[in-house]
Amino acid sequence: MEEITREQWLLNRRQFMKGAVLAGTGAALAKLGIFDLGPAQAQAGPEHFLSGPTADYEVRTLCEMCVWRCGVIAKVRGGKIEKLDGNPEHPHSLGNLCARGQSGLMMTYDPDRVLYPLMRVGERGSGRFRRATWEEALDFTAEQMLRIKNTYGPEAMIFSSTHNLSQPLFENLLNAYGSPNYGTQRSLCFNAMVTAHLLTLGIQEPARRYDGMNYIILTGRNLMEGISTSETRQLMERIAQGAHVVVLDPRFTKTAAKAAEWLPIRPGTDLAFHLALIQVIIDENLYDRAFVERYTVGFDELAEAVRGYTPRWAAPITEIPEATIYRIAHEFAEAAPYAFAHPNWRTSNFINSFQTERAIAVLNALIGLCPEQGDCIFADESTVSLGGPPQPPYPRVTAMRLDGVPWKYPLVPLKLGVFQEIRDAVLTGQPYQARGWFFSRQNPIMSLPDMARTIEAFKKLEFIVSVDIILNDSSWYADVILPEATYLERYDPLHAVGSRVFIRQPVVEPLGEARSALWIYRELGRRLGLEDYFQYLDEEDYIRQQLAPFGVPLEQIKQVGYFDAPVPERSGERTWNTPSGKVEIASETLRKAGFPAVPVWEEPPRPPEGRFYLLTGKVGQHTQFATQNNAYLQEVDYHTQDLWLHPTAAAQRGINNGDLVRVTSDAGAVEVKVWLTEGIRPDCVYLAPGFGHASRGLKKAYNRGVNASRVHVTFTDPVSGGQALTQTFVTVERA
Ligand SMILES: Nc1nc2c(c(=O)[nH]1)N[C@H]1C(S)=C(S)[C@@H](COP(=O)(O)OP(=O)(O)OC[C@H]3O[C@@H](n4cnc5c(=O)[nH]c(N)nc54)[C@H](O)[C@@H]3O)O[C@H]1N2
Ligand SMILES: Nc1nc2c(c(=O)[nH]1)N[C@H]1C(S)=C(S)[C@@H](COP(=O)(O)OP(=O)(O)OC[C@H]3O[C@@H](n4cnc5c(=O)[nH]c(N)nc54)[C@H](O)[C@@H]3O)O[C@H]1N2
Ligand code: SF4
Ligand SMILES: [Mo]
Repeated sequence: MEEITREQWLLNRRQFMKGAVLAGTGAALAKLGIFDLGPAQAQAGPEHFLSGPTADYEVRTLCEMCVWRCGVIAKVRGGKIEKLDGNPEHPHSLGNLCARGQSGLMMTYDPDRVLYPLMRVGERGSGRFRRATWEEALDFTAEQMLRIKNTYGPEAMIFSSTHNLSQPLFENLLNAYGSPNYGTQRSLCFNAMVTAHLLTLGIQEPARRYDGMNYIILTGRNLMEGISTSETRQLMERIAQGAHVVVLDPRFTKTAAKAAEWLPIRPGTDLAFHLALIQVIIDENLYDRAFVERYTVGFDELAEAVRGYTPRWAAPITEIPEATIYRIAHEFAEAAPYAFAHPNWRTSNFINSFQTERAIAVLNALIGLCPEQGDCIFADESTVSLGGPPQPPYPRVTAMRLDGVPWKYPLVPLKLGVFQEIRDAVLTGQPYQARGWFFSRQNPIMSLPDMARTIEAFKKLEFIVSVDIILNDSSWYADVILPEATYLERYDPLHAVGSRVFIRQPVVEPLGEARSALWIYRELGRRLGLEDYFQYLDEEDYIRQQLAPFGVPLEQIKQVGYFDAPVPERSGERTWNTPSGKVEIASETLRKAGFPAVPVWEEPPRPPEGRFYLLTGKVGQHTQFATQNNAYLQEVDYHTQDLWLHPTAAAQRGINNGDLVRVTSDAGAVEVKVWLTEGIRPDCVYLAPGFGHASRGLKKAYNRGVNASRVHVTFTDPVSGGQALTQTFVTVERA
């Protein structure tokens, strides 16, 4: 490859931008649509397209290596994607991509991709499939879905999917079909955080503001590895500028390594830590009286309830010294309003995680959430609502939801649901028997706790269909696999970040016969007699209909990659979207449902003598269970597949570094290599998610490491419906 300096590259880029702007007038603009590149390039001359030293052309699109969706500039040479860079105009990437984003092209060029529809020929789970035509695979899928609907009712069909841009179309399919049974990753991920913030602040997903913040408490939020590019960068910048960061984590994570202090808290006791901070702040009058009086309800009840939660009380529970808790309470309150306790992301840890999240939300409220009038630390991020083609109303659904919302979980927001309950309802047949499962962009066999139970549930079903790009572990058990084009080969519905609206568009043509989800769902909808819910001719037509209210031509957004929608005017006084219109320190909604109205201590289960807490948590170079087959990312796996164990605990059991050990819980057992490290509490072990793939269709990832879901036990937080992923206790012995 030709060597050039960064300056030369930037110069080339600037010239390209100039070229693009020049070409962006009149008829030439339309020619710049990427499918027109051949002729356009011939007309405009190569200098307009030479963006870097090597690219024939570049396309502005969105990453999909994780749900954060950074802006990408994809560079193509000789018809092949050569390089992915961050788009500086995207507020998430700001010109950078993480390791996974950089490696995204290997997902498109993964030799293990599914490029044609597949239909099962062997026994379920044997992994024996044959190639089918789209016609055949879609006809068969529609026939099975109609058979289930007509025989057992639409509720007998489960739909599930993890956050993605074509999700509105998937939800359209399930709502039009008429099933109430929809499973998402949310209850394995952020139910506790979202439910607590909805009940306290009336905000679903609080955006995090870092500007000016001098004191930040991270309760297991591992931002350096559980990456959100923009937020990770903001934290790094604050640390460089001297902000004091406190990390509570039983494990010495990469975030702990960058923080001012690492507190290896006993798992499940973060609630006690935060209650003690609240106690000190109230007892010593360190809270923001003006904010509390003006914007909150229930302060007196809280003050009464936390009276006994002193640092002295919390110290033996959390195993954090009393003086440390006391000092942090003072420092935190003194740094206010330029301080916050991070609301976290994956909060599926213990059955008391909802209460922990409530305590965090209340703690933030006590020190005043809004440094500047109306400009609060937490605000809903998206300000633009994007529509789509017209559609008729959905049929009325009368059947109960299998996930227990709201009849078993009255406070779980309908949108979040309790995924693990759906799996269990398949096994018990209660309150009725599900017969089919349609999952898209999801790997429930790996991501749900207790893999054996999930496989058992799958085996009980009459029909399973999956939409994925690789033969993931769950698809391995499917009857039909519908191959989606990768994010670099397809359009998806538009995506708004704040008021900026981005497009995902194809960089290259799909390999094989892979097709976009927009196409797949519409084709299936037609066969199910639901064509009125899919009123678009093709992908571009769908996006044109989304763009119409903004008056933005498709050609323009394809060229620029985004457009800025008008920003709605901010109303003067801050209001809170809760029943009282205020921040609910005491919540009548909780009280009425039979839960404590203010956060109080709830003791989580402790491991019996001789057992460890099993921790999980992201690694920077992988996304969940999805990227282990990526050839580039595999090169940067160091000890990621091994079990973390403290040397003291190892010595007591005669275990040496690199030994093979057997890890056993009430749900199952795995054998895995040990990595000895002092970066974990002696009563904990840790396994990274994503290894131990069961699908032999993932040739590079198969049989590497182990999957924690083989040992994870299913426990559900009764308020938020979150799965308690840290509440699995294991023995570890030499294998
Ligand atoms: N590289 C990368 N980035 C990602 C993802 C990815 O897969 N890969 N996934 C994205 C998604 S979907 C999510 S949800 C976020 C998740 O990102 P985070 O919310 O940061 O969550 P995790 O990494 O799952 O877990 C964080 C930490 O919780 C600790 N922990 C476990 N139990 C307890 C406890 O009881 N108390 C405390 N204080 N800590 C505990 C674990 O040791 C772990 O280090 O990351 C996102 N970003
Ligand atoms: N042990 C353990 N379990 C966990 C967690 C943990 O940390 N440890 N984390 C929990 C959390 S936070 C979450 S969010 C969930 C995630 O749980 P899941 O959503 O089930 O897991 P993913 O690995 O993200 O599954 C995504 C699937 O989408 C596929 N995919 C990728 N790109 C595309 C695409 O463009 N189109 C289509 N159709 N498919 C695509 C991938 O191949 C992959 O099979 O797991 C939860 N479970
Ligand atoms: S954080 Fe990384 S993987 Fe996720 S969207 Fe951004 S670049 Fe892609
Ligand atoms: Mo997640």
